[in-house]
Amino acid sequence: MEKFIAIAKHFALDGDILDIRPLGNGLINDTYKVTTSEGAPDYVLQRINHHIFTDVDLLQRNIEAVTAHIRAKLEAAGESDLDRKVLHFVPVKEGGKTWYYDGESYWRISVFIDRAKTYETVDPTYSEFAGEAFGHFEAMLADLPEALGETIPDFHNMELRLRQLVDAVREDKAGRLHADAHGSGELRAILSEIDADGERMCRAEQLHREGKLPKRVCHCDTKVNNMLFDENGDVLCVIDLDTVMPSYVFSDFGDFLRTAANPVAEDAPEVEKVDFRMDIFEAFARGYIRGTADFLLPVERENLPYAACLFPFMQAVRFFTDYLNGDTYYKIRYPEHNLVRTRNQMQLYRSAKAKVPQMQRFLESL
Ligand code: GN1
Ligand code: MG
Repeated sequence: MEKFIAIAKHFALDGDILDIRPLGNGLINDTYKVTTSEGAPDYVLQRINHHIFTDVDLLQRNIEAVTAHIRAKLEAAGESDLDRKVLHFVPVKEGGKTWYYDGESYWRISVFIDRAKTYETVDPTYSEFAGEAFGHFEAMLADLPEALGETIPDFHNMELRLRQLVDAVREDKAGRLHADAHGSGELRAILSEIDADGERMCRAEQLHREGKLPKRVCHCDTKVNNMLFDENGDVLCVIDLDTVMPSYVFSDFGDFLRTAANPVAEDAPEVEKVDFRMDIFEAFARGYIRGTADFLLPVERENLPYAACLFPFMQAVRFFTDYLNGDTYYKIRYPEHNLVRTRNQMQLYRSAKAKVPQMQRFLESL
């Protein structure tokens, strides 16, 4: 704790620090809550994973541009409660940047949003609010004057994710494929299932190359637990802005449903409980179509069912790649964790794929 206090003291915080302890369950950064004395806000301290976000200055400049733009829009719209509707990053005392390097790690601090709740699952009502909120988030950023950099280049590029899997298979760094050849053959079976649908899942890149599909500023990590709700169940704001960058709208639509339409967590081992819930899809789509009415193109709208399949598929490929590489990217709690996640996401993909005609009919009915 002394170490964390010393780091926090480099930032221009109000109040005295009383306590610092771990917060949340992100898979990439380390997050802590900073409790301060009465009358001052609490804060969130994060160690930025700079192996993944290699350009921390670019990362924070993106986030500052996005939060300032949203804040100005909310202010112009006469919004009250601004401090709970958009994140606010605190500058360091010297130099004014919103990050601090201690010679080993990069750190940042934002104001803790009070009386807010996150959920790991949502019902259809909340799903519709979330759809509208993420659509609205994209709409607010549609006229962002400065161009954002890609904090992780080609982050949601399915072609790249498949190439990374091919490399992982070739290298078999952890020897897991080798062991599988003498074992159950499960890993081979997963690979051939991915191979069978891989090309079809790269439709976004194909459409983009043909000049039919634009990139827009998207959130790119719209997991259900990255949205804050207030005590009445109304959406406050979206958090975890590290991956806000130019992408296809499929990113935000697909990643939310990947987590929200699945009745169990992405790492639940009970594969038989995995399902793609149509009631959640319908509610989210209704909200999202409303929130994006001003800009969504027909090609984007028509491909929303594809997006709903793409994200479980891409996440399965990413978890599986990490499993073959020996678990170097995602935090794991036990050796087979990434394989369990892969099984879960593949099952979700199968379920979503079977429901594409239903999804299309629903969208046409709107
Ligand atoms: C990571 O850090 P977290 O848990 O918000 C990942 C997402 C994945 C997600 C899977 C930068 O997000 O892309 O969908 O894990 N973020 C990065 O749970 O890779
Ligand atoms: Mg997160």
